Amino acid sequence: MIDVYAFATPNSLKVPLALEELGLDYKLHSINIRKGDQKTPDFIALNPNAKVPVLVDHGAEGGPLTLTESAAILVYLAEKTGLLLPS
Ligand SMILES: N[C@@H](CCC(=O)N[C@@H](CS)C(=O)NCC(=O)O)C(=O)O
Repeated sequence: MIDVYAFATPNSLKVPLALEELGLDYKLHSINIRKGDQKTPDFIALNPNAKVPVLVDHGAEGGPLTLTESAAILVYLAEKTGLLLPS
C-alpha cells in the first residue's frame, strides 16, 4: 500500500495524478498547509522539511520507504513501474 500526504497544490497534485496514470492503489491523506497541518509532530516525523507532498511506499523493496520532493517521487514511481520514463 502507498500513502500520500498532500494538499491542493501543484506539487502535491503531481503525485496522485501519476499514481492514477500508473494504476497504483494509494490512500490520500489531506495535509491542510493553510491550517498548519505540515507543522504537527506526526507530519514532521515523516518530513522534517515540513512540506507536502510525501509518499510512503509500504511495499518497497527492503521495507517501507518514505519519499519527499515531488520530482523524486515521480522518478521513483516511474522506476518502480517501468512506465512513463524510457529505460
Ligand atoms: N520542491 C518541493 C516543494 C514542496 C513545497 O514547497 N510544498 C509546499 C506546497 S506546494 C508546502 O508544503 N508548503 C508548506 C510550507 O512551506 O509551510 C517539491 O516539489 O515537492
